[in-house]
Amino acid sequence: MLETILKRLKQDRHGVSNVIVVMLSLVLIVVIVANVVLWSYQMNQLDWERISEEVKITNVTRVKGSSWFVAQNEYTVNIGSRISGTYTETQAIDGSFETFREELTTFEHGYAFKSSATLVSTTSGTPVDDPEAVLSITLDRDSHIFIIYNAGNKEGSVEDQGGKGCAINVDGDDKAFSWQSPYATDSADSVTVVWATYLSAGPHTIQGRFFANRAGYTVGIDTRQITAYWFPTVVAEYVSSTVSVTTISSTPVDDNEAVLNITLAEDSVAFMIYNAGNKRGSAEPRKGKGITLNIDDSDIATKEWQSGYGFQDANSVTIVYAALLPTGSHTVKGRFFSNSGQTTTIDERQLLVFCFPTETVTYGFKESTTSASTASGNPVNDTEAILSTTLTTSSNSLIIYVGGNPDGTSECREGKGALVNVDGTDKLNSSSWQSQQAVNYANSVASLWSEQMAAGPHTIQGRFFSNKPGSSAPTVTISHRQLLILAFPISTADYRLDLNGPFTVDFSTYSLDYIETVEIQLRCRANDTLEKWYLKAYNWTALGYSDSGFNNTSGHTLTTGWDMYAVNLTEKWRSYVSDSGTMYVKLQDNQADANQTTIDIDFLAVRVAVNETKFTFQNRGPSTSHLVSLWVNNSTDHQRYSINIFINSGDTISYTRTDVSLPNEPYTVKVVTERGNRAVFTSQ
Ligand SMILES: [Ca+2]
Ligand SMILES: [Ca+2]
Ligand SMILES: [Ca+2]
Repeated sequence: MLETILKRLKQDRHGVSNVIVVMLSLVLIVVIVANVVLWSYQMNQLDWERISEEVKITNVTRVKGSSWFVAQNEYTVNIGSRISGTYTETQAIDGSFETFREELTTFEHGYAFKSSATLVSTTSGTPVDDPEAVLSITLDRDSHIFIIYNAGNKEGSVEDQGGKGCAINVDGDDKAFSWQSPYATDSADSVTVVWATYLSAGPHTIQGRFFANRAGYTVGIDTRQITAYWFPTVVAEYVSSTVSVTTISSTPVDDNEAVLNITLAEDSVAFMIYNAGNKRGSAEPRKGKGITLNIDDSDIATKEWQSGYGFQDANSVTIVYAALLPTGSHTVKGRFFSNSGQTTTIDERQLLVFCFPTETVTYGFKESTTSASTASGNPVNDTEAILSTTLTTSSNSLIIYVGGNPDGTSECREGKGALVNVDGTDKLNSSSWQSQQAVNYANSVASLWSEQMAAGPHTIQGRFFSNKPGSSAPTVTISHRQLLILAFPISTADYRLDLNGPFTVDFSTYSLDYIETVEIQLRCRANDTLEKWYLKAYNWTALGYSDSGFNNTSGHTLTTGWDMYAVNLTEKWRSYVSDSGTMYVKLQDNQADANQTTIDIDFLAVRVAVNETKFTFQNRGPSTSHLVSLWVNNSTDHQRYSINIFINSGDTISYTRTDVSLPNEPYTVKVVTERGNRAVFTSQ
């Protein structure tokens, strides 16, 4: 029985424990399976993300520059003209273009000159025509003009002791006067008169006129020169005044009526004449007067002097000068003085200053205070009055020679004559003569010449002679003299083009350290291939256009097909771009030439040149990728760079680095993601 009970109990226990075991096992299995499933799920997610990540490097390139910055305004054409098109057509390389053409830049000037040795005389006390001194001119444009009339009689010719006056007449009006008197009746007596004004375009008649200082007494002209030079574009200042001034000073004092202020925008050759005198009857000592010029408060080195027939007789004197005057403001004054300390008078004077940009004129000037004397009646060299000049092109040339002696130097009563010699030939029609009150009194002579001179070397000489050779005291002296030549090129073939425009360079997105330079690129063609063309830029430091420091300063010969011409500004670019990014680019021709060139500009632009590397990354995976490092490797070089870039699923991004330079090919670029994936790009 007990056995049976125990058996049952045993059987029952077995049954219960089996149930418990099964149940516990089930719980365990559930727990384990759940954990395994969860773990497995978690592991699969990371794996899946890592495994499914797909980053590609689709491209690696070296980037040379920014986008192009093109003209936003019409170009300024400084020389030349715009023919067709607008600046917008220079913004893209597309075959649509803007056209410009060279223009003629010959320095505009005109001149007329007449000389004659035909004797004329008058007894008129008012001006009459010197029929040998008529210039009929036509001005193409309104112009500044100066006129010089120099007329005289030689020793022994007809001349009243009261002397003569001369006038310049323009279009029927007597404009300027000057007067002179000789040593004695029929002694040498020449008068210089000048005038400057602004004349309108069209025909004009210019005449030299003369008259007797004592009406009814005969005065004569053996030889005269009259010239006019006109210029539409020069800076010119001039004054003619009939306000009388006097002085007893023996040293120069200002003629307050002869003061000119000149402002020059560029360095210029300044040509000056001061002509001042008194008419018969005004206070004038027998020993006469002297004059000089004063420039910016300094008297020039030389003076000129004159004495007339006697006390209160007509007496005028002329002085000329030429010099380089720099850009800026200048003051030129006529100054005068008495040769004896007695009152001397100026009743009328003309002072003119004509300024020529230095490239527009060839000039020579000589002044000297070394004395030269001669007793010869034939012209001898004033050895201090010689100029050698070389003209690059044939030129209209004005030559003036003035030589004189002060009171107290050897000078025969009959005085001296002077003329101009050009290349060994005495220009007899340039002759002029002057005599003075008494032996060794002051006496100056002015000689004028003008002609077309050929290209090449030339020698200009001032020569002088005694009016009374063979007399007991024939010697004459030149103590001070001025000799000048102004030569204005004659050319019909000076075609030039010069244009510029502003460009705004946006360099703000670049670290200045990594900007290598700025480039200018031009796509252009020309209708001839005869000259070079230059790109320049405004240098903000030097305050002018320049190509100094450019990689190429030798220009480019355009062809008749489309040419690409580029320059870069090397590391000097910073001088050519303002802080705000403004840059002025200039295109200009090489030189004045005979062929009028037309150019078409398809494209003109600037850009910032950098040396940076551009990577293109693509995320083809289903989730965002984080790129953390970049490798650039070749056979000799391995460079790692930290990066921190997130790319959304499906995105492609460009990433540029100025500090990453690509090694020689072949190279490999590798990028590593935070998940440990990598992408590789192989060059070639
Ligand atoms: Ca040219
Ligand atoms: Ca040309
Ligand atoms: Ca274009």
